[in-house]
Amino acid sequence: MPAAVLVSAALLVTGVAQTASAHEAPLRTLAGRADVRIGTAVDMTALAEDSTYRRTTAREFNSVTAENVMKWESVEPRRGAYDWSKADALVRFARAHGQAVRGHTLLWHNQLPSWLTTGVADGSISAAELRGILHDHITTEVKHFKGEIYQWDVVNEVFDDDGTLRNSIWLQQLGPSYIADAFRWAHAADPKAKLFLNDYNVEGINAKSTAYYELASRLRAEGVPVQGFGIQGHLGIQYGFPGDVSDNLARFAELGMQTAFTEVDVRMILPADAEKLATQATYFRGLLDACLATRGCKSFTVWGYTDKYSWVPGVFTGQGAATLMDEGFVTKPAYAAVREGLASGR
Ligand code: 9MR
Repeated sequence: MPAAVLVSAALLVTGVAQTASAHEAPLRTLAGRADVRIGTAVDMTALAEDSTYRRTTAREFNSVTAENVMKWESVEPRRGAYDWSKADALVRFARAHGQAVRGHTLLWHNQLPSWLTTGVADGSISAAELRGILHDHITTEVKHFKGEIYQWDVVNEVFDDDGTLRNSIWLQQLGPSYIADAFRWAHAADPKAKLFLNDYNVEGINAKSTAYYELASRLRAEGVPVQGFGIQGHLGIQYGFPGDVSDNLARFAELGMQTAFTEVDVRMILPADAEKLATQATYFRGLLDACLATRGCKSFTVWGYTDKYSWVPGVFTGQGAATLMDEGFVTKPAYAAVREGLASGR
């Protein structure tokens, strides 16, 4: 990072610390003391159009993840024609504000470009060709961001909840070896980035998280460069708080792996009320505390921090209020809970 960027980032942080009273220190200041990065997914349209969003993203977080713009359909909408413009804009924003960048995601079954899914479906892309396409995609994207990304979600959501491999085009066309290949190719392209598996419904110990544990053990024994387990953390208060979260993280730490919460949000059935928001706060705090209790859990990322731009209501009808701030950027009890958790440190 150029010295000028470091200096301006340092000024920004100290400037905030000087003008804010102790209890108003932003999350990122407290996170620094707790030796964890506090991150958010970033909506690039909101970042371009909404100055409050821009200011708050810079003030509160020291890690950012592209909510959509590093996904395959976004970076290679036409075969061979890469478009890095939005992803590069996020990396520039991050540099300007002294933020680290999580890469999301290299291989998924969703948000694939239509040239790829149609080509596989109509047989014009063979399995051998698909493997080459995947190799080129991972190599090109990881090289493009080489040195800028501290953690990459290399494979995303490859297991079903019952712990069997998801029946995606990757499994169908390439067989289970695509997972090891993806990690080897990503590592060759940027040996310093930490490479993660990433999924939802793996907060506690269950069939799915155990499948990841066994996969990670096996891959690491074979020398495959898998260094992290990302737990998305999409919860809903109507389902209860998952058990054994710390024990789950601890078993990955015992393998010598990093862990991370990568997409935390806690939805509820609307309308929100004081009781639901108080419960929500304990859920955020429960995940954060598990991270802080675990060696190697170095980042805690929320999947958006304001209800104004949350993906939740669009997907779960009648649910929402899943983030740390409401639609007017007013903090909720969950924000205070995360602050207090970070302030208490490890
Ligand atoms: O938040 C993302 C939303 O804007 C997209 O429309 C959606 C498409 O599937 O993906 C959302 O992000 C997902 C993430 O990439 C992977 N884990 C689940 C997230 C929520 O669906």
